[in-house]
Amino acid sequence: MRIPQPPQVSSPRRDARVTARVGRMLGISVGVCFVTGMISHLHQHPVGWLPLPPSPAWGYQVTQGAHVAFGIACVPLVLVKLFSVYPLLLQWPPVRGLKHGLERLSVAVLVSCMLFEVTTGILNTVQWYPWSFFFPAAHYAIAWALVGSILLHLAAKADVIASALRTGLDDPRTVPDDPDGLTRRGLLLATMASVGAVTLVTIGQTLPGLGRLALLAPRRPDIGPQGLPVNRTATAARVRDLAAADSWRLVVDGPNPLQLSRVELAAMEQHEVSLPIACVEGWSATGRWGGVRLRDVLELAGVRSGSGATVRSLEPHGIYRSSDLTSAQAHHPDTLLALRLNGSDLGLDHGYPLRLVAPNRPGVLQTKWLARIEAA
Ligand SMILES: Nc1nc2c(c(=O)[nH]1)N[C@H]1C(S)=C(S)[C@@H](COP(=O)(O)O)O[C@H]1N2
Ligand SMILES: [Mo]
Repeated sequence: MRIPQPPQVSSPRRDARVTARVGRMLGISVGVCFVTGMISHLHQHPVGWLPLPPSPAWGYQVTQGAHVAFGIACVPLVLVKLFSVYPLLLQWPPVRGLKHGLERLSVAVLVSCMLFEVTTGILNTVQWYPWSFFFPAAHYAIAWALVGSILLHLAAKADVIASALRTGLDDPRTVPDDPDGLTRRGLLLATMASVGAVTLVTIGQTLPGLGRLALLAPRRPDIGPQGLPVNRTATAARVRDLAAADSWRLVVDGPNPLQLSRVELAAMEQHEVSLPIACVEGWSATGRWGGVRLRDVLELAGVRSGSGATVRSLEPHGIYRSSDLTSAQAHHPDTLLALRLNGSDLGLDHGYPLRLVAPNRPGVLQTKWLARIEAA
């Protein structure tokens, strides 16, 4: 039997100094993704001891915009990092003793988790789910495994990393650069240029000023009915008839239960706020919303002021047909039950007859086509 030979490691570009420098950029990107991902998780699965405040209003737009932007930046970084080390990954024999075996195992976990997170994350931004698991739960669980394996890897390689980062890229005491090809510095610059390029053609999905450059972004914030993208249409959510029915009333549970028509809601004190819809998929777009304050409706129903609320949609199925608000969110003056968007009546796809819009909140929780409000 032919024994596999380790591939050539001899390219001067496949060098620990390159690996460590790309690894540092990748580590920072994964760190930003992890922290912003945990914030997103906390918004969607709140815990009592760490309530997320309703301000600043643009909070989620920034953290989730950064989450997706840094996730996209990981693509060129992972490719270059794998390029710089892949001969080591194919080393033979794969395991030389317990310590070496454990170290290799942690790298295998790291690489597979990294590829899983980047792939599922990017497919989520284009709403393509070629798998049967629930994306948010899987993406969240693997994030912990990824961070754990990165910490192990950093501990195992601390010496190598420190000395690689200390040594200059063209230190004369080391392997000289390839005289005919890309230098190590050139490779690093090309890597950073790729990161810049993928960022530039996608970041416009959340930075409207760069919208025209957002060639690879699935959404442009300024394109859609009433100047705002639609995530799920009324037809897709199967609420068209229910939402358009004249018999529609908002039901409010409380000590003084209410049923309010659109005319009655429009007769209450109206407020206007500029707030973004900031989708977990990384796009965000700001609209001017007009309507009544949720807290005014709760007060009318006799709900006590310390109470939170649950809003429920007309939508018969679908995991985003209801959402919860903490007391601080429900009573924030900018938390509206919106009847209007950008100067006209709310369109059917944006949540007619009534939708929730609240500050610092993921798009998935800005429930459309409201039917009912319960104090919680
Ligand atoms: N009832 C209901 N509300 C919903 C959704 C939904 O599927 N059903 N999708 C949410 C998601 S994921 C987003 S990003 C926003 C998008 O709002 P828009 O379509 O008005 O831009 O609506 C949210 N409200
Ligand atoms: Mo969303």
